[in-house]
Amino acid sequence: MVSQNYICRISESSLMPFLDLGKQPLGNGFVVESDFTHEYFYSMMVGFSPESKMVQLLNQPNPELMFHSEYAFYSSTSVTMAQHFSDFFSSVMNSPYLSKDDPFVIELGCNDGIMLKHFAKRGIKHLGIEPSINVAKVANENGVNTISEFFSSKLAGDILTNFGKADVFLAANVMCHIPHIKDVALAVSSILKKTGVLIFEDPYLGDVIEKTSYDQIYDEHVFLFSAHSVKYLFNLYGMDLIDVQWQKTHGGSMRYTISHSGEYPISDNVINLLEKEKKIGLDKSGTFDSFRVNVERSKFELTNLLKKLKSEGKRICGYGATSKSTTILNYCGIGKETIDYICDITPIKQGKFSPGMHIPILPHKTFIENPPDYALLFAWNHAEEIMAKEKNFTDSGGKWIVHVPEVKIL
Ligand code: DWN
Repeated sequence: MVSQNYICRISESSLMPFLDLGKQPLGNGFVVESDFTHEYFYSMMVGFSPESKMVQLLNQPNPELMFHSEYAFYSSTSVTMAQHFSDFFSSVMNSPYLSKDDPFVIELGCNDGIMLKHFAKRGIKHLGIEPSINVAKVANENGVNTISEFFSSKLAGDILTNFGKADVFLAANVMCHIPHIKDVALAVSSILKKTGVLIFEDPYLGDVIEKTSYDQIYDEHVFLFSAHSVKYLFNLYGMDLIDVQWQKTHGGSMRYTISHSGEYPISDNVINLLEKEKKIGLDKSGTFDSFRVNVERSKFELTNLLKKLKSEGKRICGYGATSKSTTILNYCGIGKETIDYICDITPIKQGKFSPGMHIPILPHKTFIENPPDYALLFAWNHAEEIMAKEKNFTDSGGKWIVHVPEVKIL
């Protein structure tokens, strides 16, 4: 690992690099053949700050390269996630945070409107902020009032002028994408009413470490949060972490509730999670060295298993052209000599090639009409939903390969 001095984006103190995942393309940078010669790559390394406890990428591509008019991920591709966001909506409606008179809800990174559409349907004043123009367009078509911009303290000023202060500021799988998160924290503190709250959720560092789900690390995920790092960040802006709730989405996520300091009591959930994080070492650099060893082992086991199956003449495909699969394929050096194709239900990904390794992305019907012997489940976080859908494949002898929490054939 290079000995350059990297600086924590939160505390501005030195970072300790602990993992080098090599040259990586954009996680959602699906390409056509004419792009092969000039594809974007960057060096994907991860570090830990002993000061802020934040795990973060050392380098991140420019946000405009990742979020644009052809962003490939649409949240509504999973029925389980649709249900999750309907439940999230209900929990906000039943919370003490929405004022009785004319409540105002903002969602940062509302994608295709999967959650905010429920507020819109009930006539609740709302605003979606979504920098990727194509998904923002779908949100607007879903009746969600959405602007397509990157959020900042400057934009917060314009929103304040035009809409006023918010009761609830939501973000799901978004905060961990934002390199200028300090400006966002400042902006959120300025836009929330005195009794207002920020509620956001993201893949949880504790689950990533426990399950060796290192594929949660890719260009878009500049941070992997814990209660320790989130508390540190928002304390800088006069805000408190008042509640945490674990979610089973994305292989284990954490929902954080933040308010202006002193407005609400700090729940036992927060105190208990901070204790637990100390016990499992999320505040210590040694933990991340052990994680690196586990990542290297996972790579070794996956590539060996695939090699063995190929030597037996088995046909293997990928299931779900996830952002996560970009990390796995490029770090493990798995290409089309091993995986015939990756099937995915997202039209914008189909007919293109996987970032970096250039495996064809084909529609789901290919999986039905031309099933492989083994399917490597890149969308392992949707295993329940996918297994139920693909019962015929399993019943007719098709096998699944997963790499989280360990490499195995199901
Ligand atoms: O944070 C992020 C998360 C929330 O979503 C983003 N940075 C980008 C994206 O990450 P991902 O691509 O790893 O997310 P998913 O939800 O694991 O992607 C699932 C993929 O699999 C989608 O392309 C849709 C596809 N899929 C499918 O082909 N058949 C999904 C299901 C459920 C299916 O049945």
